[in-house]
Amino acid sequence: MITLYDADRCPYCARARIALAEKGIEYETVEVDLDDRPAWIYEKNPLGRVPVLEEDTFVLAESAVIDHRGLREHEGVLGRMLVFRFDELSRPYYALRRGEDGAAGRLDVALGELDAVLQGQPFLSGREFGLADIAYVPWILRARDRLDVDLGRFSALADWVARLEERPSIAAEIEVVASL
Ligand SMILES: N[C@@H](CCC(=O)N[C@@H](CS)C(=O)NCC(=O)O)C(=O)O
Repeated sequence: MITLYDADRCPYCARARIALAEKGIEYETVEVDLDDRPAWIYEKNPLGRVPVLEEDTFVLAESAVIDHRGLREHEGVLGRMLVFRFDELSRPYYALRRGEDGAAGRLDVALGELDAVLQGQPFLSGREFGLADIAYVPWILRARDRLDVDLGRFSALADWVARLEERPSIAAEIEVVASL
């Protein structure tokens, strides 16, 4: 059996949840309290972070690596580059969460760049849904639903979210975000 050490509010864990759901892999969840992390999580991941995936004695950390279990084949080169450049979105996202001056404008720049990519292709990964979509969507959903970022200003990005929402894996994640 596969075990995911998980936290609902963690968007990196959301990546792993979505990837596992997309592949129809059954797993059990161990919820980790991020405000009071148990000491044993450092035995699974020396950095003490979630998500961690465990299968028998095999332990895997880092969401972008966990997501690779089977979805790689759809990835175009632009999608790979976007996964590498994820910090361009996460930096202003977390700055906005911290309430930093100018963060909303910087996040808009990052969203505009994703919008420009999506004007040329239906998914961040290319012609098909893939790793780059999984890498970004948890933060886009949280920006929309938790930080009140109006995605309607980015029409291709908004269309992409609407397309993704039809997937059961993403619909499930939207419910998680609503429950936070
Ligand atoms: N690079 C890691 C980041 C994971 C991460 O930062 N998880 C957060 C929760 S959202 C965490 O465990 N933070 C605890 C810490 O950084 O000490 C990944 O992609 O899996």
